[in-house]
Amino acid sequence: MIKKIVIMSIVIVLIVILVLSISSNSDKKNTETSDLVVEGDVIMPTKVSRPGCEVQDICYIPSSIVIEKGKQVTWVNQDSAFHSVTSGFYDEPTELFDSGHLDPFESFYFTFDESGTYDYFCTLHPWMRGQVIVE
Ligand SMILES: [Cu+2]
Repeated sequence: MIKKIVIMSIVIVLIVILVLSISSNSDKKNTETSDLVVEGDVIMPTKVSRPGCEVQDICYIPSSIVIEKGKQVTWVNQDSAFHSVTSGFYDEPTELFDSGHLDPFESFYFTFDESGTYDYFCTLHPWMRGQVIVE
């Protein structure tokens, strides 16, 4: 009888340890995942690799961002397709900045030292256009 109770209590202790280790593992996994998410000032949302986002002007969100002189803007590609952040217009690019092809969840940043209005676009999807206004 005593032997049974000892075995039962050992089994219960083992189950408790198992449950605790599983829950602490999943906690760890969650924080690791959220650490990977890069905060961006401007995001490239999903499904903008097909025309249509330009109708509501949501190819880059926000499509127009106002910043102070000397500040940095970070773009994050949240789509599953490649995109770029390239200064100028599709038929008239400028040499100021070019992210190159951004992989999904890759980011790009640029610091604007001079005030003005900076148009940019995606070299892969001509309908994707955005603007940085530096005050
Ligand atoms: Cu694109």
